[in-house]
Amino acid sequence: MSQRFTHALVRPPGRTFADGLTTADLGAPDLELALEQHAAYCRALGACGLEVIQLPADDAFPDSTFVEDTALLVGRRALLARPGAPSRAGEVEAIAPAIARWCPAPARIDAPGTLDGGDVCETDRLVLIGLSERTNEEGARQLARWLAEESIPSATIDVHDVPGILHLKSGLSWLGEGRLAVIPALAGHPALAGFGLVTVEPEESYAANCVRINDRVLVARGNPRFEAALRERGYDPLPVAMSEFARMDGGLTCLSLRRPA
Ligand code: CIR
Repeated sequence: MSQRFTHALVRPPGRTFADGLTTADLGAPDLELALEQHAAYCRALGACGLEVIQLPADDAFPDSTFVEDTALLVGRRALLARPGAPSRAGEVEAIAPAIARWCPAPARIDAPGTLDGGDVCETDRLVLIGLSERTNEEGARQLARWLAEESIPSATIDVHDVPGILHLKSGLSWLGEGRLAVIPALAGHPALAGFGLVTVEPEESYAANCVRINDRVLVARGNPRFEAALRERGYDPLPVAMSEFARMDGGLTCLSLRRPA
């Protein structure tokens, strides 16, 4: 499990983007600005050294720009997820051909399991799996079994009662060098014992969703204290504007599926 990646799959938001699921009280997204922010996100991935593969926008699925939720790429293996929101179920078949270029026979989460990729956080020692409104116990069990086939340990973190987060990775992200960025509400969880924690300030909680890619860390623009905390620890943060995706409960990790080196 590394933080080195070679490729990223992305899908720009479609014309139906504003019809997607959201709990945020931030108003409707502006599609033109969302497309600009998506293009800037892709440039940032390129600046991290990734080859960016753009899939066509898919108006049939308003949330389809959040590709991370549909699949997992771990080493040379792939797992097709089974999103917990019924409106997102069809996104998995839509991403499958793109995954097949790297892994022709991916595993799958089967019913009654549900799993969103946003609930899966790889680290250097284990995979953290969120139990959420989207990922159920059965989905987490199937994922843990799949990881165990490669001797990769995992632990679950129940986020149902953690206010303000949709997925585990809305509240925690892997930074590399043994560290996680984390919101205060998750910092005391026993599964995080032994990690270095960079706790985000409550008013910068959105920053907990960040992405370590090769030598950089993508961070949501507008979180200066978190950026400073990263710099102090020797990281090289790359801020990316995310306002229009935040309106739809999305963060930096969900906009791409990253292929490990
Ligand atoms: C949803 O509710 O499914 C989308 N509007 C947002 C998904 C964000 N995905 C992620 O954090 N991995």
